[in-house]
Amino acid sequence: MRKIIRFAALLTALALFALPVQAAPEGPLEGMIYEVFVRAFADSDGDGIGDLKGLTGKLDYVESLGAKALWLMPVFPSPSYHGYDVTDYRSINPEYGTMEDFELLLSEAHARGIRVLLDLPINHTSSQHPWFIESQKEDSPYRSWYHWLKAGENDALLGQKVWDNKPWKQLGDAYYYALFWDGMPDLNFSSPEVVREVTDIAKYWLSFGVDGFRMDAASHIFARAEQGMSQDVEASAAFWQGFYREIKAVFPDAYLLAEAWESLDIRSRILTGFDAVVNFDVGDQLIPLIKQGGSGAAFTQALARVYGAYEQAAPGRGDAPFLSNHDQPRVFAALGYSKDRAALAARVLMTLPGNPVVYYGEEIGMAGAKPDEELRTPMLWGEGDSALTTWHDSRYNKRTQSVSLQQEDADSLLSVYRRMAALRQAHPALLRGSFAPYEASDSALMAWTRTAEGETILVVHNPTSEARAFEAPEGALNLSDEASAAGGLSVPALSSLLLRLPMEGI
Ligand SMILES: [Ca+2]
Repeated sequence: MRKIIRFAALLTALALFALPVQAAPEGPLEGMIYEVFVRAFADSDGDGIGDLKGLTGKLDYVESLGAKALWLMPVFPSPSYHGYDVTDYRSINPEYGTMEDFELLLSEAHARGIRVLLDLPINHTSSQHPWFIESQKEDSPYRSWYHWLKAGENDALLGQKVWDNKPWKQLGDAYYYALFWDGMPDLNFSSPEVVREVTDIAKYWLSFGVDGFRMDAASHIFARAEQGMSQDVEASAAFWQGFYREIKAVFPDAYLLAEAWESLDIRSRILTGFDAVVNFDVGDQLIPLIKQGGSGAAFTQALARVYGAYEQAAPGRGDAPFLSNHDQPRVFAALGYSKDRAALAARVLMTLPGNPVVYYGEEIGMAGAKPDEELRTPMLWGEGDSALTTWHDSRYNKRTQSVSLQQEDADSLLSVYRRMAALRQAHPALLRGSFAPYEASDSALMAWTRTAEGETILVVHNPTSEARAFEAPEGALNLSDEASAAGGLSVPALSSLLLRLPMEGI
């Protein structure tokens, strides 16, 4: 009897171990991406540090936002709190949980139609990564995995500065290249072994059930370090094109998203190796426009230029607009703590082409300014919620309304985000439609159309603090409670109109 029980227990254990991760939704990713800092999001075991089980416990909330993907800031072992300096790319940070916890997160997310994207920072490793430690020996096979120069080999180069810093860091009688910080030495992508290893790491996680990656510092992969340059855009783009081909051949639905905090021409080149590049222009241009005023028509034209450049450089690829991310002052603070302004910014974001990225807490108006820790503070679930993390005490969120206070309030910022994400998902024109500027008689207004599958939606936003006249086309139907009366001749201050236009020829 005991033997049978033991055998049954063994079978159960084997079955659990072999339980496949529930499959992700099929086809290309279309919808909102929710960026989460796991350490700050939700705690499951009372140690105050956010973890994967805590996040899994909040997936109903993520689903209620209308998110179709999670972007997890790095979840790998790392000596830092933020995790962008990785010491092992094939396991989970023990503070965040285990591989089993990660498997459960994937399954539970997929069951809700939510994909999981991992932040994979491979431009550099931690200086404590075993590869780097090994590479410090001159005769090690890992020597070529990084950029090393010996003292006296090229003193002019060693003294050069990039961004007011010397990227060549001294260690003993040699120097290594670390663009961002001496704790993050850059990998050498001229080494075929490095290219192989990084590609294998991506395939390892995709095989595990992960749905794609956000790639950090994508334009810096090749730096022309020997010439003292921070990036070689053409060589970096060529690397990503090869990476993209190799990944898509096996995982055609994998979503590859690049960070390139760069000018439009550089971003357009990097896009050739990705599905989308996060669009820093949107927040950079929208925040001052809403806060200080300006031309909505100029904003619209600037967007059209971006989409035009992308379409020329990389036809068919997408965009990923956002308001602010983990490296920037939070948009609510940047907009002067105004709910009406933040709601307008959200409506603009949700009516643009591409997959909009929402940084956790943005939807409840969390605030924060540099240093970085203050941009990444605990998610405010509400008093007494055991998932609250305590990893960093926020200076800026003493009066921010929590999720529990906002979720029953139809006028809350959270409710605006939920309604706009749902509206976007319900209309192919908003979800995947083309973009064309629309000429409004008042150039203070932002106005554009989105068209797909026989539907055209005219989007009008008023970023100013007074009502503006707008002549709605005949037959236009008001789509949203967020908007003022349809057919109206005026758009109230900080308000939006979403109008479905009659089909041509009818
Ligand atoms: Ca924890």
